[in-house]
Amino acid sequence: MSNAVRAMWMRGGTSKGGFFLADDLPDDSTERDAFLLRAFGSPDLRQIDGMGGADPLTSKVAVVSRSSREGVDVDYLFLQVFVDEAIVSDAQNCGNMLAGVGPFAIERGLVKAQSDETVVNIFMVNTGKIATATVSTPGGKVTYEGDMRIDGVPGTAAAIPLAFADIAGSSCGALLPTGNTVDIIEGVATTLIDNGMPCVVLDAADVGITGYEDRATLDSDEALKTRIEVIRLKAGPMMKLGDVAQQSVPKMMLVAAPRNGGSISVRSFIPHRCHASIGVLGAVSVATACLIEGSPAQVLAVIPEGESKTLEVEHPTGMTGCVIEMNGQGAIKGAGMLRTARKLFDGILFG
Ligand code: NQM
Repeated sequence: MSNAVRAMWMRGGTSKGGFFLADDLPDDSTERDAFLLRAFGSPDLRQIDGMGGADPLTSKVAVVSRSSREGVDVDYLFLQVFVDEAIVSDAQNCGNMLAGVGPFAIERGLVKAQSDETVVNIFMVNTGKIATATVSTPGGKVTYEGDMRIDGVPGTAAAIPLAFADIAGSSCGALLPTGNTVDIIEGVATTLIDNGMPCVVLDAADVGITGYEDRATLDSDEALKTRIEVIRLKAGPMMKLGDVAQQSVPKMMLVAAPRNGGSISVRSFIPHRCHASIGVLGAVSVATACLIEGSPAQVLAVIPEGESKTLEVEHPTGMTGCVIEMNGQGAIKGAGMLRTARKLFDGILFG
């Protein structure tokens, strides 16, 4: 079994983790996962014997390879390495780690950099959908430096615009997998939605919180976590995800009216800890729920005019702007978001 593997550590958006060429990891997924668990130090709440940051947001993996698909540059497989359980899951995608895939593909020579900007077309293996990332490459080299600020990350970096077309139903087969805009689960009105990430959207007040609490307060609220987990376990099969007890989807999105000039306020559980900010595709899915008549999110949201709408999603550490493109009939055509990334380390990882 391979014990020493080439890896690059990167921050992608508000997440952080290991980026690997598929060829550098064991082919066999059981061997690969065993290596990743050892390398990240899981299962252990502190991940003290590995590279994981003791948080689901810093215990992530991107596996990248040259694509054989037409019009696509690279394939990106996302893996969540659980912190406190011996689980490596490919059941979800990650739009934050996606921000690092374009730069990584260029750095590793899978994509040739153009002058000024390089467009990288990425097949997202977890969901079978395509994203386009635009990477800043002045003089044909990736630069991470720039003046884009994203909430949840200190300082500034080069902007990496991400664009998504046709991501509805990426994991559940349909934007609204139950065919309903609202389903009542355990007496709570929910919208079960997948516009890139399976999410259960509900009014925070319906589970007894304001929706403006900070992450630490929510993470220590055991009664709340138990209550939303009961809802999540019922929502999973309804969303065609099967038994989700050991899965990191669906995410739980507890919404409240915006109070900082945005469109909606969200506290997301991913699914057992509160997110420090919000996931990319999670934000896209909640923003989409804001546009669905009768959804608990729509009732609370402030929606901008126009076919191309930027919905600012308020979260525990600021706001995330999410662009939703609609056609004249009110159907969703695509979505986009600005992210940044930074190369932190390149070397050999020992498992
Ligand atoms: O929703 C965390 C993150 C994510 C996922 C999670 C993400 C997305 O912030 O696209 O980025 O929901 O587990 O990295």
